[in-house]
Amino acid sequence: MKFLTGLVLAAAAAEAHYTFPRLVVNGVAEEKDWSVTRRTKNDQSKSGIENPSSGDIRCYSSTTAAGIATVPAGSTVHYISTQQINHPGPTQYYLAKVPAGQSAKSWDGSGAVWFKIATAMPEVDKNKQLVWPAQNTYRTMNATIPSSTPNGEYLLRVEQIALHMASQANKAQFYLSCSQIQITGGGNGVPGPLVSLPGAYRSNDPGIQVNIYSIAPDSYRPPGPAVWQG
Ligand SMILES: *[C@@H]1O[C@H](CO)[C@@H](O)[C@H](O)[C@H]1NC(C)=O
Ligand SMILES: [Cu+2]
Repeated sequence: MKFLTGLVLAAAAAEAHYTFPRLVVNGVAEEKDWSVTRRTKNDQSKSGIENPSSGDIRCYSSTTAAGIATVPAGSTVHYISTQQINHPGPTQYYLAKVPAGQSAKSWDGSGAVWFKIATAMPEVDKNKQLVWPAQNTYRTMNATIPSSTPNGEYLLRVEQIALHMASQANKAQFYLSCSQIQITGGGNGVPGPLVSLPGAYRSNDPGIQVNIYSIAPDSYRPPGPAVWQG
């Protein structure tokens, strides 16, 4: 019995999953977990989302947070991860502007409102495996809030797409968080293209159903719209 328990624990550790409960802006983390970042429903289980058409793909059916983080345009942002991000795959960041008359503390992010501000391509490591920025660390990769982003309240969404089993349909795993932010010192940019979540992804997109053990790094195509350059 003891032996079996040990085996099960070892398997759980090897397959450790993660959440991103804390936003970091220019090196300063939100004061505690889930204070401006919306608590995701996998807070305990840490499990990923396998169906990119599910409603969870937007903000993981999170509950709204009490605060709003002030984020100057041009800031560098990342998230602290509860476990090592040990699964290979890209990290992407999106923003959605809160409509007039609504608040980041309650808005649900529905509609064609999301634009991408960062994505990542893989490199090849010494074992000839594809590896992405910040993989095997306890944080997501950096992204920059474009300096021409208009001022106002937004939802900021991070996702890391685990592709280790993604050669099968609906076996990519999405790990993600949404944070309530207010962008200050911004500009007059016109962000786009704007997409809906769910809506922007299909199970068989080449960046979602892909055998990463048989492709060249520069042939990987991250899913979703082009990055808005600001
Ligand atoms: C992320 O950005 C911060 C602030 O600009 C910088 O100090 C840090 O070196 C960056 N980290 C990585 C892994 O790029
Ligand atoms: Cu996993």
